[in-house]
Amino acid sequence: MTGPRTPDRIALTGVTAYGYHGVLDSEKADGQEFSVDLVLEVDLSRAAATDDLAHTVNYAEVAADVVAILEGPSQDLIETVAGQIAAAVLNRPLVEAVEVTLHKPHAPVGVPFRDVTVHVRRERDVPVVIALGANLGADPADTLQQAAERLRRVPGLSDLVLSPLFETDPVGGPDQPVYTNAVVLARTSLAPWRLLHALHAVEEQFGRTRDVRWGARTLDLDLIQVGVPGEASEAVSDEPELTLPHPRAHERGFVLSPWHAVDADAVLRVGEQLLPVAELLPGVADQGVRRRG
Ligand code: PH2
Ligand code: MG
Ligand code: MG
Repeated sequence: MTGPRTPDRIALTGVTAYGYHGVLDSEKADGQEFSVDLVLEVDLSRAAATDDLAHTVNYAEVAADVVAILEGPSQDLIETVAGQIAAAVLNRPLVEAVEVTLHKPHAPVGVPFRDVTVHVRRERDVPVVIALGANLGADPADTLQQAAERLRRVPGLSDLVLSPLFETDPVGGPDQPVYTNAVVLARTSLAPWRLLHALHAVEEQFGRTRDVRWGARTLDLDLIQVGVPGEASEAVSDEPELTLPHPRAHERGFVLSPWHAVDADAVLRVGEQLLPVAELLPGVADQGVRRRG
């Protein structure tokens, strides 16, 4: 549902730099050579189709990240350095998982040896906010509950929490029935594009067709926010098909009210500002948003 079983990968091997990591004073004083092999799990299908560097991970930038950490502040353990490299690589927007092998071939081992390595694998794990809406079909509230169950089964989505349901007056579009809206909070290992495709697949399972913009729909799943606003994990994108954070979330009561109901401390980026959702609520108080039951 969310892509190939064997993920696409980019491998980069033998990135080498001089560093000062080690427990011994002599290692911190004299330094030695370190080298790194990386395997990045990245969905490469879009870049392969578009031939656009913006749709993949620039391995030259990744290599520069690695060298900066190898040459950076001295750590006692290569485990620490490998973990720092994994974290830096995972913060690149499209990387879903990374394997880091860190070599220290001149380590003071005391006997003849060829190489010593540590190997770590880390997966992306970032919070995500998804808005749900429905205003067609026999029972939109039931649709939202079932959609949340489907989302629970999407590989790469975990720790799902469904907000209370709200009945909301339609915003924009043609004359149409009232909506039922909710928000799902979750964590994800998926890059935003793959998450968006997974959401579209669930919409289609509920018979969603995409015709009238802002018109009535059996199920609408919108990506509102990915990552922690203001932190390295935050996804910010102005691509028309995937704008993050969602460009209208801050002015929509049908998003903000359920979100606040499930997370009173929620924060949303609005342009350059990071604003508590609680502070945005008064601005949408007149939009006809009623908590159900
Ligand atoms: N979704 C729209 C347009 N207008 N109005 C409400 N109340 N709830 C929605 O989910 C909604 C809307 C486009 O997705
Ligand atoms: Mg929508
Ligand atoms: Mg939508």
